[in-house]
Amino acid sequence: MKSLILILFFSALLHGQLPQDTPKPKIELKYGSQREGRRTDSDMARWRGHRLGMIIHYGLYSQAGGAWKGVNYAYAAEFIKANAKVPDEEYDQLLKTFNPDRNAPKNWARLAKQMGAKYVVITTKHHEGFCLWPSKYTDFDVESTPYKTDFLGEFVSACNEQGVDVMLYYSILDWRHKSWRYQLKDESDRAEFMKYWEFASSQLEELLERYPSVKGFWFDGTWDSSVKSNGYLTFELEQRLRKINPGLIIGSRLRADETGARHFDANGQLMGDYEQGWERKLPVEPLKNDWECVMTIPENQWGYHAKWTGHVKDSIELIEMASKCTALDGNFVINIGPMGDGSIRSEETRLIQEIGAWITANGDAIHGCGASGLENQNWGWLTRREKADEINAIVFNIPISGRLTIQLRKGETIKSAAIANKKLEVEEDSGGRYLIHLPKELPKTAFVVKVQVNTGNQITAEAAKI
Ligand code: JFZ
Repeated sequence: MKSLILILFFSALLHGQLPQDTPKPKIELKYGSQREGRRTDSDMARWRGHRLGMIIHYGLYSQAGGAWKGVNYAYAAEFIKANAKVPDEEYDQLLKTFNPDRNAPKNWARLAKQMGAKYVVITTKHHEGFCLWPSKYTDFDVESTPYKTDFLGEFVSACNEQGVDVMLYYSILDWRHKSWRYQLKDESDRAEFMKYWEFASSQLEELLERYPSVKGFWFDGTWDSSVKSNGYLTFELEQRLRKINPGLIIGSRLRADETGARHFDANGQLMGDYEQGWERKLPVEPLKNDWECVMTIPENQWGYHAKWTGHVKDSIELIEMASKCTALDGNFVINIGPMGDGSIRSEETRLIQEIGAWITANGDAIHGCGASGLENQNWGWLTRREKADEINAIVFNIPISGRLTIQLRKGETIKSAAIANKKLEVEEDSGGRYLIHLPKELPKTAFVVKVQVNTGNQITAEAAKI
Protein backbone atom coordinates (compact mmCIF):
# COMPACT_ATOMS: atom_id res chain seq x y z
CA MET A 1 0.00 0.00 0.00
CA LYS A 2 2.76 2.34 1.02
CA SER A 3 4.61 1.71 -2.22
CA LEU A 4 1.42 2.29 -4.23
CA ILE A 5 1.03 5.67 -2.58
CA LEU A 6 4.64 6.42 -3.37
CA ILE A 7 4.18 5.40 -7.00
CA LEU A 8 1.08 7.57 -7.24
CA PHE A 9 2.94 10.42 -5.63
CA PHE A 10 5.87 10.22 -8.05
CA SER A 11 3.67 9.80 -11.11
CA ALA A 12 1.69 12.84 -10.00
CA LEU A 13 4.98 14.67 -9.61
CA LEU A 14 6.00 13.67 -13.12
CA HIS A 15 2.72 14.88 -14.52
CA GLY A 16 3.01 18.12 -12.67
CA GLN A 17 -0.06 17.81 -10.49
CA LEU A 18 1.58 18.56 -7.20
CA PRO A 19 2.61 21.82 -5.56
CA GLN A 20 5.01 22.76 -8.39
CA ASP A 21 1.93 23.62 -10.39
CA THR A 22 1.00 26.50 -8.16
CA PRO A 23 2.40 29.71 -9.69
CA LYS A 24 5.86 30.66 -8.54
CA PRO A 25 5.77 33.40 -5.92
CA LYS A 26 6.49 36.77 -7.48
CA ILE A 27 9.97 38.03 -6.74
CA GLU A 28 10.01 41.57 -5.41
CA LEU A 29 12.05 43.57 -7.90
CA LYS A 30 13.01 47.19 -7.77
CA TYR A 31 14.55 47.26 -11.23
CA GLY A 32 12.33 44.82 -13.08
CA SER A 33 9.49 45.39 -15.54
CA GLN A 34 7.62 48.64 -15.01
CA ARG A 35 4.40 47.77 -16.79
CA GLU A 36 1.84 45.01 -17.20
CA GLY A 37 1.01 44.30 -20.83
CA ARG A 38 1.63 46.44 -23.89
CA ARG A 39 1.95 50.19 -24.06
CA THR A 40 -1.35 51.74 -25.15
CA ASP A 41 -0.24 55.30 -26.06
CA SER A 42 -0.22 56.86 -29.52
CA ASP A 43 3.58 56.88 -29.93
CA MET A 44 3.67 53.12 -29.46
CA ALA A 45 0.62 52.64 -31.71
CA ARG A 46 2.44 54.58 -34.41
CA TRP A 47 5.56 52.38 -34.09
CA ARG A 48 3.41 49.24 -34.08
CA GLY A 49 1.65 50.34 -37.23
CA HIS A 50 4.92 50.77 -39.13
CA ARG A 51 5.46 47.02 -39.51
CA LEU A 52 8.31 47.53 -42.01
CA GLY A 53 11.57 49.27 -41.23
CA MET A 54 15.19 49.52 -42.33
CA ILE A 55 18.33 49.33 -40.18
CA ILE A 56 21.58 50.86 -41.41
CA HIS A 57 25.02 49.82 -40.15
CA TYR A 58 27.57 52.47 -41.03
CA GLY A 59 30.84 53.43 -39.41
CA LEU A 60 34.60 53.37 -39.95
CA TYR A 61 34.41 49.60 -40.53
CA SER A 62 32.36 50.26 -43.69
CA GLN A 63 35.59 51.33 -45.42
CA ALA A 64 37.31 48.03 -44.69
CA GLY A 65 34.60 45.84 -46.23
CA GLY A 66 35.52 42.85 -44.07
CA ALA A 67 39.24 42.74 -44.99
CA TRP A 68 42.37 44.11 -43.32
CA LYS A 69 45.77 44.34 -45.05
CA GLY A 70 44.57 42.09 -47.82
CA VAL A 71 43.25 39.38 -45.49
CA ASN A 72 39.56 38.61 -45.72
CA TYR A 73 37.63 37.96 -42.48
CA ALA A 74 34.40 36.10 -43.11
CA TYR A 75 32.91 36.97 -39.71
CA ALA A 76 30.72 40.08 -39.39
CA ALA A 77 32.38 43.02 -41.17
CA GLU A 78 31.49 45.52 -38.43
CA PHE A 79 33.75 43.42 -36.16
CA ILE A 80 36.85 43.95 -38.33
CA LYS A 81 38.75 45.74 -35.55
CA ALA A 82 38.29 42.72 -33.27
CA ASN A 83 38.56 40.09 -36.03
CA ALA A 84 41.89 41.41 -37.34
CA LYS A 85 43.03 42.59 -33.87
CA VAL A 86 43.74 46.07 -35.21
CA PRO A 87 45.50 48.36 -32.69
CA ASP A 88 43.80 51.72 -32.01
CA GLU A 89 46.49 53.83 -33.74
CA GLU A 90 46.20 51.75 -36.87
CA TYR A 91 42.39 51.81 -36.82
CA ASP A 92 42.56 55.61 -36.43
CA GLN A 93 43.82 55.83 -39.99
CA LEU A 94 40.24 55.17 -41.07
CA LEU A 95 39.30 58.58 -39.66
CA LYS A 96 41.48 60.25 -42.29
CA THR A 97 39.68 58.57 -45.16
CA PHE A 98 36.11 58.80 -43.86
CA ASN A 99 34.60 61.08 -46.45
CA PRO A 100 31.27 59.79 -47.77
CA ASP A 101 29.39 61.33 -50.65
CA ARG A 102 27.60 64.46 -49.38
CA ASN A 103 24.37 63.17 -50.89
CA ALA A 104 24.50 59.87 -48.99
CA PRO A 105 22.19 60.94 -46.12
CA LYS A 106 19.53 62.11 -48.61
CA ASN A 107 19.98 59.05 -50.82
CA TRP A 108 19.57 56.64 -47.92
CA ALA A 109 16.43 58.39 -46.66
CA ARG A 110 14.99 58.25 -50.18
CA LEU A 111 15.81 54.54 -50.47
CA ALA A 112 14.17 53.77 -47.12
CA LYS A 113 11.03 55.54 -48.28
CA GLN A 114 11.19 53.74 -51.63
CA MET A 115 11.38 50.36 -49.91
CA GLY A 116 8.22 51.14 -47.97
CA ALA A 117 10.05 51.42 -44.64
CA LYS A 118 8.13 53.58 -42.18
CA TYR A 119 11.12 53.85 -39.86
CA VAL A 120 14.89 53.66 -40.00
CA VAL A 121 17.30 52.58 -37.29
CA ILE A 122 20.81 53.96 -37.80
CA THR A 123 24.03 53.14 -35.94
CA THR A 124 25.12 56.33 -34.20
CA LYS A 125 27.99 54.48 -32.48
CA HIS A 126 28.74 50.78 -32.98
CA HIS A 127 31.13 48.66 -30.87
CA GLU A 128 34.14 50.36 -32.53
CA GLY A 129 33.20 53.58 -30.71
CA PHE A 130 33.15 55.95 -33.71
CA CYS A 131 30.38 58.57 -33.49
CA LEU A 132 28.48 59.60 -36.57
CA TRP A 133 27.66 62.98 -35.02
CA PRO A 134 29.98 65.69 -33.66
CA SER A 135 29.89 64.72 -29.99
CA LYS A 136 31.14 67.10 -27.35
CA TYR A 137 32.21 64.10 -25.28
CA THR A 138 34.77 62.57 -27.68
CA ASP A 139 37.03 63.36 -30.61
CA PHE A 140 36.53 59.92 -32.06
CA ASP A 141 33.74 61.28 -34.19
CA VAL A 142 32.76 62.55 -37.63
CA GLU A 143 34.16 66.01 -36.83
CA SER A 144 37.66 64.48 -36.86
CA THR A 145 37.24 63.22 -40.42
CA PRO A 146 37.44 65.01 -43.79
CA TYR A 147 33.63 64.83 -43.91
CA LYS A 148 33.61 67.21 -40.90
CA THR A 149 29.88 68.00 -40.75
CA ASP A 150 27.11 66.25 -38.86
CA PHE A 151 26.40 63.17 -40.98
CA LEU A 152 23.81 61.85 -38.54
CA GLY A 153 21.98 65.18 -38.35
CA GLU A 154 21.85 65.39 -42.13
CA PHE A 155 20.38 61.90 -42.24
CA VAL A 156 17.77 62.65 -39.55
CA SER A 157 16.68 65.80 -41.46
CA ALA A 158 16.47 63.87 -44.72
CA CYS A 159 14.29 61.23 -43.05
CA ASN A 160 12.09 63.93 -41.53
CA GLU A 161 11.64 65.34 -45.04
CA GLN A 162 10.68 61.92 -46.37
CA GLY A 163 8.28 61.29 -43.49
CA VAL A 164 10.27 58.28 -42.30
CA ASP A 165 10.65 57.93 -38.50
CA VAL A 166 14.14 57.59 -37.01
CA MET A 167 15.39 55.41 -34.17
CA LEU A 168 18.97 55.61 -32.99
CA TYR A 169 21.11 52.49 -32.57
CA TYR A 170 23.66 52.92 -29.76
CA SER A 171 26.16 50.31 -28.60
CA ILE A 172 26.78 50.38 -24.87
CA LEU A 173 29.78 48.09 -25.41
CA ASP A 174 32.65 50.33 -26.56
CA TRP A 175 35.97 48.89 -27.74
CA ARG A 176 37.51 52.32 -27.80
CA HIS A 177 36.64 54.18 -24.61
CA LYS A 178 39.36 53.71 -22.00
CA SER A 179 36.87 53.46 -19.14
CA TRP A 180 34.76 50.69 -20.68
CA ARG A 181 35.00 47.42 -18.68
CA TYR A 182 33.74 43.93 -19.58
CA GLN A 183 33.62 42.98 -15.92
CA LEU A 184 34.20 44.76 -12.66
CA LYS A 185 36.88 42.85 -10.81
CA ASP A 186 37.61 45.49 -8.20
CA GLU A 187 36.75 48.99 -7.05
CA SER A 188 39.00 50.67 -9.59
CA ASP A 189 37.17 48.83 -12.40
CA ARG A 190 33.91 50.03 -10.90
CA ALA A 191 35.13 53.62 -10.69
CA GLU A 192 36.23 53.53 -14.34
CA PHE A 193 33.03 51.86 -15.48
CA MET A 194 30.95 54.51 -13.72
CA LYS A 195 32.89 57.12 -15.69
CA TYR A 196 32.04 55.23 -18.87
CA TRP A 197 28.39 55.01 -17.88
CA GLU A 198 28.22 58.75 -17.37
CA PHE A 199 29.90 59.26 -20.75
CA ALA A 200 27.36 57.04 -22.51
CA SER A 201 24.43 58.61 -20.64
CA SER A 202 25.62 62.11 -21.56
CA GLN A 203 26.00 61.10 -25.19
CA LEU A 204 22.47 59.74 -25.25
CA GLU A 205 21.11 62.95 -23.77
CA GLU A 206 23.15 64.86 -26.30
CA LEU A 207 21.54 62.85 -29.10
CA LEU A 208 18.06 63.66 -27.80
CA GLU A 209 18.88 67.34 -27.51
CA ARG A 210 20.36 67.50 -30.99
CA TYR A 211 17.70 65.42 -32.72
CA PRO A 212 14.39 65.92 -30.90
CA SER A 213 12.44 64.27 -33.72
CA VAL A 214 13.88 60.80 -33.01
CA LYS A 215 11.32 58.29 -31.81
CA GLY A 216 13.49 56.04 -29.73
CA PHE A 217 16.73 54.18 -29.11
CA TRP A 218 17.86 50.78 -30.33
CA PHE A 219 20.35 49.62 -27.72
CA ASP A 220 22.97 46.95 -28.25
CA GLY A 221 26.12 45.60 -26.61
CA THR A 222 24.61 45.07 -23.15
CA TRP A 223 25.53 41.42 -22.68
CA ASP A 224 28.74 41.78 -20.68
CA SER A 225 28.83 41.13 -16.96
CA SER A 226 29.67 44.77 -16.16
CA VAL A 227 26.22 45.73 -17.45
CA LYS A 228 24.31 42.57 -16.53
CA SER A 229 25.39 42.59 -12.91
CA ASN A 230 24.47 46.27 -12.53
CA GLY A 231 20.92 46.17 -13.83
CA TYR A 232 20.01 49.25 -11.82
CA LEU A 233 22.16 51.31 -14.18
CA THR A 234 20.09 50.28 -17.20
CA PHE A 235 16.93 51.06 -15.23
CA GLU A 236 18.17 54.50 -14.26
CA LEU A 237 19.37 55.27 -17.77
CA GLU A 238 15.99 54.39 -19.22
CA GLN A 239 14.26 56.67 -16.70
CA ARG A 240 16.71 59.47 -17.42
CA LEU A 241 15.99 59.34 -21.15
CA ARG A 242 12.24 59.07 -20.71
CA LYS A 243 12.33 62.18 -18.56
CA ILE A 244 13.51 64.10 -21.62
CA ASN A 245 11.03 62.45 -23.99
CA PRO A 246 8.32 60.34 -22.32
CA GLY A 247 7.14 58.96 -25.66
CA LEU A 248 10.49 57.31 -26.46
CA ILE A 249 10.43 53.76 -27.70
CA ILE A 250 13.13 51.59 -26.15
CA GLY A 251 13.40 47.86 -26.78
CA SER A 252 14.24 45.20 -24.23
CA ARG A 253 17.92 44.85 -25.12
CA LEU A 254 19.02 47.69 -22.87
CA ARG A 255 17.72 46.17 -19.71
CA ALA A 256 18.80 43.86 -16.95
CA ASP A 257 17.22 43.60 -13.50
CA GLU A 258 18.99 43.22 -10.16
CA THR A 259 19.14 39.43 -10.56
CA GLY A 260 21.03 39.76 -13.87
CA ALA A 261 18.02 38.67 -15.96
CA ARG A 262 18.06 40.38 -19.35
CA HIS A 263 15.16 41.39 -21.67
CA PHE A 264 12.67 39.67 -19.32
CA ASP A 265 12.91 40.21 -15.58
CA ALA A 266 13.17 37.42 -13.03
CA ASN A 267 9.37 37.15 -13.06
CA GLY A 268 9.33 36.67 -16.82
CA GLN A 269 7.93 40.15 -17.53
CA LEU A 270 9.27 42.12 -20.47
CA MET A 271 11.48 45.10 -19.63
CA GLY A 272 11.21 47.92 -22.17
CA ASP A 273 8.59 48.47 -24.84
CA TYR A 274 9.03 45.52 -27.15
CA GLU A 275 10.88 42.21 -27.45
CA GLN A 276 14.21 43.01 -29.05
CA GLY A 277 15.72 39.52 -29.09
CA TRP A 278 14.30 38.50 -32.47
CA GLU A 279 17.54 38.76 -34.33
CA ARG A 280 17.65 36.92 -37.65
CA LYS A 281 14.79 34.71 -36.45
CA LEU A 282 11.00 34.90 -36.30
CA PRO A 283 8.53 33.51 -33.76
CA VAL A 284 5.97 30.88 -34.80
CA GLU A 285 2.85 32.52 -33.41
CA PRO A 286 1.68 35.97 -32.26
CA LEU A 287 3.31 37.05 -29.00
CA LYS A 288 1.69 38.78 -26.08
CA ASN A 289 4.26 41.58 -26.23
CA ASP A 290 5.12 43.89 -29.08
CA TRP A 291 8.20 42.66 -30.91
CA GLU A 292 10.55 43.45 -33.75
CA CYS A 293 12.74 41.23 -35.92
CA VAL A 294 15.96 42.56 -37.45
CA MET A 295 17.19 40.66 -40.50
CA THR A 296 20.38 40.60 -42.54
CA ILE A 297 20.31 40.01 -46.29
CA PRO A 298 23.26 37.56 -46.27
CA GLU A 299 23.83 35.13 -43.39
CA ASN A 300 25.41 37.36 -40.72
CA GLN A 301 26.74 40.64 -42.06
CA TRP A 302 25.47 43.95 -40.74
CA GLY A 303 28.24 46.30 -41.83
CA TYR A 304 29.45 46.37 -45.45
CA HIS A 305 31.31 43.20 -46.40
CA ALA A 306 32.73 43.06 -49.93
CA LYS A 307 32.42 39.27 -50.05
CA TRP A 308 29.04 37.95 -49.07
CA THR A 309 29.05 34.24 -48.43
CA GLY A 310 26.32 31.69 -47.80
CA HIS A 311 22.72 32.10 -48.79
CA VAL A 312 21.75 35.64 -49.82
CA LYS A 313 18.05 36.32 -49.34
CA ASP A 314 16.02 37.48 -52.31
CA SER A 315 13.17 39.97 -52.28
CA ILE A 316 10.35 37.44 -52.10
CA GLU A 317 11.90 35.81 -49.04
CA LEU A 318 12.10 39.17 -47.32
CA ILE A 319 8.57 40.08 -48.39
CA GLU A 320 7.32 36.79 -46.96
CA MET A 321 9.12 37.49 -43.67
CA ALA A 322 7.59 40.97 -43.55
CA SER A 323 4.15 39.44 -44.16
CA LYS A 324 4.71 36.79 -41.52
CA CYS A 325 5.83 39.38 -38.97
CA THR A 326 2.69 41.43 -39.65
CA ALA A 327 0.53 38.30 -39.35
CA LEU A 328 2.21 37.57 -36.01
CA ASP A 329 1.85 41.14 -34.72
CA GLY A 330 5.50 42.15 -35.04
CA ASN A 331 7.68 44.57 -37.00
CA PHE A 332 10.22 43.53 -39.62
CA VAL A 333 13.42 45.50 -40.14
CA ILE A 334 15.79 44.85 -43.05
CA ASN A 335 19.48 45.67 -42.68
CA ILE A 336 21.67 47.40 -45.23
CA GLY A 337 25.40 48.06 -44.92
CA PRO A 338 26.41 51.03 -47.09
CA MET A 339 29.94 51.09 -48.48
CA GLY A 340 32.62 53.38 -47.03
CA ASP A 341 31.90 56.11 -49.58
CA GLY A 342 28.21 56.08 -48.69
CA SER A 343 27.02 54.29 -51.81
CA ILE A 344 24.73 51.29 -51.62
CA ARG A 345 25.86 48.05 -53.23
CA SER A 346 23.85 47.01 -56.27
CA GLU A 347 22.42 43.85 -54.63
CA GLU A 348 20.86 45.97 -51.88
CA THR A 349 19.60 48.64 -54.26
CA ARG A 350 17.88 45.99 -56.34
CA LEU A 351 16.26 44.34 -53.32
CA ILE A 352 15.06 47.71 -52.04
CA GLN A 353 13.48 48.44 -55.42
CA GLU A 354 11.84 45.03 -55.68
CA ILE A 355 10.47 45.15 -52.14
CA GLY A 356 9.34 48.74 -52.73
CA ALA A 357 7.48 47.78 -55.91
CA TRP A 358 5.66 45.01 -54.06
CA ILE A 359 4.85 47.28 -51.11
CA THR A 360 3.55 50.00 -53.43
CA ALA A 361 1.03 47.49 -54.78
CA ASN A 362 0.31 45.53 -51.59
CA GLY A 363 1.50 47.65 -48.67
CA ASP A 364 -1.99 48.15 -47.30
CA ALA A 365 -1.89 44.49 -46.23
CA ILE A 366 1.23 45.28 -44.17
CA HIS A 367 1.30 48.87 -42.92
CA GLY A 368 -1.15 49.42 -40.07
CA CYS A 369 -2.11 45.75 -40.02
CA GLY A 370 -1.63 42.98 -37.50
CA ALA A 371 -2.70 39.45 -36.65
CA SER A 372 -6.08 38.51 -38.14
CA GLY A 373 -7.22 36.51 -35.15
CA LEU A 374 -7.66 33.54 -37.50
CA GLU A 375 -5.44 30.54 -37.95
CA ASN A 376 -2.79 31.03 -40.61
CA GLN A 377 -2.82 28.43 -43.39
CA ASN A 378 -0.04 26.80 -45.40
CA TRP A 379 -0.63 29.00 -48.46
CA GLY A 380 0.60 32.16 -46.69
CA TRP A 381 -0.31 34.77 -44.10
CA LEU A 382 -3.47 36.48 -42.90
CA THR A 383 -3.39 40.10 -41.77
CA ARG A 384 -6.08 42.54 -40.74
CA ARG A 385 -6.36 46.25 -40.06
CA GLU A 386 -7.74 47.18 -36.68
CA LYS A 387 -11.49 46.58 -36.49
CA ALA A 388 -11.71 46.09 -40.25
CA ASP A 389 -14.09 43.54 -41.68
CA GLU A 390 -11.55 42.94 -44.42
CA ILE A 391 -8.89 40.24 -44.13
CA ASN A 392 -5.78 40.18 -46.30
CA ALA A 393 -4.79 36.72 -47.46
CA ILE A 394 -1.20 37.13 -48.64
CA VAL A 395 -0.46 34.11 -50.82
CA PHE A 396 3.06 32.73 -51.18
CA ASN A 397 2.33 29.05 -51.90
CA ILE A 398 -0.38 28.37 -54.45
CA PRO A 399 -2.19 25.12 -53.57
CA ILE A 400 -2.23 22.45 -56.31
CA SER A 401 -6.00 22.26 -55.72
CA GLY A 402 -6.33 25.89 -56.77
CA ARG A 403 -8.31 26.60 -53.59
CA LEU A 404 -7.40 28.62 -50.52
CA THR A 405 -8.77 27.42 -47.21
CA ILE A 406 -9.89 29.98 -44.68
CA GLN A 407 -11.16 28.95 -41.27
CA LEU A 408 -13.47 31.53 -39.76
CA ARG A 409 -14.77 31.63 -36.22
CA LYS A 410 -18.30 30.92 -35.09
CA GLY A 411 -20.78 33.49 -36.28
CA GLU A 412 -18.55 34.87 -39.05
CA THR A 413 -19.24 34.52 -42.76
CA ILE A 414 -17.39 35.52 -45.92
CA LYS A 415 -19.17 38.12 -48.03
CA SER A 416 -16.74 38.17 -50.94
CA ALA A 417 -13.15 37.66 -52.01
CA ALA A 418 -11.18 39.39 -54.73
CA ILE A 419 -7.72 39.78 -56.23
CA ALA A 420 -7.24 43.38 -57.33
CA ASN A 421 -11.03 43.91 -57.68
CA LYS A 422 -11.51 40.68 -59.64
CA LYS A 423 -14.17 38.73 -57.72
CA LEU A 424 -13.39 35.10 -56.87
CA GLU A 425 -15.75 32.18 -56.33
CA VAL A 426 -16.20 31.47 -52.63
CA GLU A 427 -17.49 28.09 -51.51
CA GLU A 428 -18.81 27.56 -48.01
CA ASP A 429 -17.94 24.29 -46.34
CA SER A 430 -19.15 23.36 -42.88
CA GLY A 431 -18.01 24.67 -39.51
CA GLY A 432 -16.83 28.06 -40.71
CA ARG A 433 -14.48 26.63 -43.33
CA TYR A 434 -14.43 28.45 -46.66
CA LEU A 435 -12.74 27.63 -49.95
CA ILE A 436 -11.72 30.44 -52.21
CA HIS A 437 -11.29 29.34 -55.82
CA LEU A 438 -8.28 30.93 -57.45
CA PRO A 439 -8.36 31.87 -61.13
CA LYS A 440 -6.07 30.07 -63.61
CA GLU A 441 -4.15 33.24 -64.41
CA LEU A 442 -2.31 34.40 -61.34
CA PRO A 443 0.24 37.11 -60.65
CA LYS A 444 3.84 35.95 -60.99
CA THR A 445 4.67 36.93 -57.44
CA ALA A 446 3.03 36.89 -54.01
CA PHE A 447 -0.45 38.40 -54.20
CA VAL A 448 -3.17 39.56 -51.83
CA VAL A 449 -6.71 38.22 -51.80
CA LYS A 450 -8.97 40.74 -50.07
CA VAL A 451 -11.61 38.84 -48.13
CA GLN A 452 -14.69 40.70 -46.88
CA VAL A 453 -16.18 39.14 -43.80
CA ASN A 454 -19.35 39.56 -41.80
CA THR A 455 -17.96 39.57 -38.34
CA GLY A 456 -21.28 39.59 -36.53
CA ASN A 457 -20.33 40.74 -33.08
CA GLN A 458 -17.48 38.31 -32.92
CA ILE A 459 -14.39 40.27 -33.72
CA THR A 460 -13.38 43.21 -31.71
CA ALA A 461 -9.93 44.63 -32.18
CA GLU A 462 -8.93 42.92 -28.98
CA ALA A 463 -10.21 39.52 -30.09
CA ALA A 464 -8.34 39.98 -33.34
CA LYS A 465 -5.25 40.59 -31.20
CA ILE A 466 -4.37 43.73 -33.05
C1 JFZ B 1 24.69 42.73 -32.38
C2 JFZ B 1 25.98 43.35 -32.90
O1 JFZ B 1 27.08 42.71 -32.29
C3 JFZ B 1 26.00 43.24 -34.40
O2 JFZ B 1 27.18 43.84 -34.92
C4 JFZ B 1 24.81 43.96 -34.98
O3 JFZ B 1 24.87 45.34 -34.69
C5 JFZ B 1 23.53 43.35 -34.42
C6 JFZ B 1 22.29 44.10 -34.86
O4 JFZ B 1 23.56 43.32 -32.99
O5 JFZ B 1 24.78 41.34 -32.56
C7 JFZ B 1 23.96 40.47 -31.90
C8 JFZ B 1 23.30 40.82 -30.78
C9 JFZ B 1 22.40 39.92 -30.19
C10 JFZ B 1 22.21 38.68 -30.74
C11 JFZ B 1 22.90 38.32 -31.89
C12 JFZ B 1 23.78 39.22 -32.45
N1 JFZ B 1 21.28 37.79 -30.18
O6 JFZ B 1 20.61 38.14 -29.19
O7 JFZ B 1 21.05 36.71 -30.71
